[in-house]
Amino acid sequence: MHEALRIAVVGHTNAGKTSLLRTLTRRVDFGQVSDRPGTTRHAEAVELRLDGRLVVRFVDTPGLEDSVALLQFLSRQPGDSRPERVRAFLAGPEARASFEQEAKVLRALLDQADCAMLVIDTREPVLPKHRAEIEILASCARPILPVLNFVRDGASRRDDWHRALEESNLHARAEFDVVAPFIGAEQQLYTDLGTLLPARRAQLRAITAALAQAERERRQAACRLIASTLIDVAAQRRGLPADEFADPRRQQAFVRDFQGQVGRHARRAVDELLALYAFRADDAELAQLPLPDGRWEDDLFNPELLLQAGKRLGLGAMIGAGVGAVADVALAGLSLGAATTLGATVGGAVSGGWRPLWRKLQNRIDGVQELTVEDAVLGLLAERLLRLARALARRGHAAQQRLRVGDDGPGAAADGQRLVDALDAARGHPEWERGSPGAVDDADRAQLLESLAAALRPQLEPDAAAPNGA
Ligand SMILES: Nc1nc2c(ncn2[C@@H]2O[C@H](COP(=O)(O)OP(=O)(O)OP(=O)(O)O)[C@@H](O)[C@H]2O)c(=O)[nH]1
Ligand SMILES: [Mg+2]
Repeated sequence: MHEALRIAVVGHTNAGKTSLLRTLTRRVDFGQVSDRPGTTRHAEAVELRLDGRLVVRFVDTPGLEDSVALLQFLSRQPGDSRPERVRAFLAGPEARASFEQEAKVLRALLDQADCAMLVIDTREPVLPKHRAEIEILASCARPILPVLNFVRDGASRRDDWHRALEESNLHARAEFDVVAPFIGAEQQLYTDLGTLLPARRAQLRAITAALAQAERERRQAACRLIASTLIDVAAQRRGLPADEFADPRRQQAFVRDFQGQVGRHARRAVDELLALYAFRADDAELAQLPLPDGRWEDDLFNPELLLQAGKRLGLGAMIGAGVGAVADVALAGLSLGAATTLGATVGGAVSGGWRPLWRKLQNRIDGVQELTVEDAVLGLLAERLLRLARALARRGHAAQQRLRVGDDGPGAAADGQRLVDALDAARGHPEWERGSPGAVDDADRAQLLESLAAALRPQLEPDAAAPNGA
């Protein structure tokens, strides 16, 4: 195996060099990214490790600024070849004075890189300064892969740039949106590099394969953690003596606690998904909140959203709506183990699949009111976590905007009823709720988790429907 590939990332100031590196290394905290020109002031290395092995060592560089003047200056340097003239410039006093920034870039390219990725803001018109930049970089005699950025922007002059690069003899080119890379674009980038570095082709293929593998593993881990959370919530069950439950204040507090616990399971899943895809804890906010400051997980019991989710997911009778209509709004989304408060109306609203369990509960627990979550809550939760995972898989690590994931649009957990049926097994196992008193992670839970995770897999495949706004 070759040594790690060394790639210098170069280009005009503000073209998105540091952003590209954040995305390629999945490091939201690498360097400084800002709209101001001249943000990166020094060459800085950042590593890409796959499976713990160092595979690429990137060098981020400052933006090139005064390229027209530098090109003239270089032409007056002594030396028989262009690289020699670059070396002569780097050894001279100007490399520490007026061309200090540029010198850092050229040094990185000559001394620390096997090749360069030239990041281009395609919204800019092709100007003499850009042509001068390309010429200067080409003087270092390193293969250059232009990476056309901002190609999805309405103002992109992509075609002009393709033409200009063609004229500069840069025939291999890549397009990459560092904020919202499409799945596979990263692999394509390394494949494109292979055309410039034939001796490294096997190495680049290994990187591509390792990236694809890492992507698959993340998807698998995402399905497992969503499945585990759904089991937690389906298993969640809390009881209160009937006489206390009859006290409206106690009842309200009990219900609020119960909902709060569901919210904590949901938040944990969000945090785990963010960590899995290497985003910051506050990177995701899930949209469609009725309250401006409300958190997404507080909202899982919103009767209107439950009603919509039930319809969308094709769940049987809409229990949430039935309960919401009869009892206190706070009870929407909750199933009451016994029906003293809600009476026969709930029985009427409860779907067939629910009736036996409900009765069993009634028989088993005497004088205790038990709460478990409603099917629609599970459906809504599954849907939102899947949307979030899909959106995170498509998000670049340079994105500055908070991620918003809505409840509408395509890409729902298609067969809600099947999911809910599969989770039925967990309803009889309150000990499967992680973090609850007496929690056990037994073989049956593990088995359910695996089969659920496998059922969720197709939803996260790269060609699964994209969620809105992600
Ligand atoms: N929408 C969008 N914004 C981008 C993209 N790439 C970079 N940006 C934004 O462009 C600005 C400049 O990005 P940087 O990564 O700091 O650019 P740079 O080339 O490292 O800039 P210097 O370090 O100043 O040379 C930031 O505000 C980024 O958020 C992109 O593909 N799409
Ligand atoms: Mg930068």
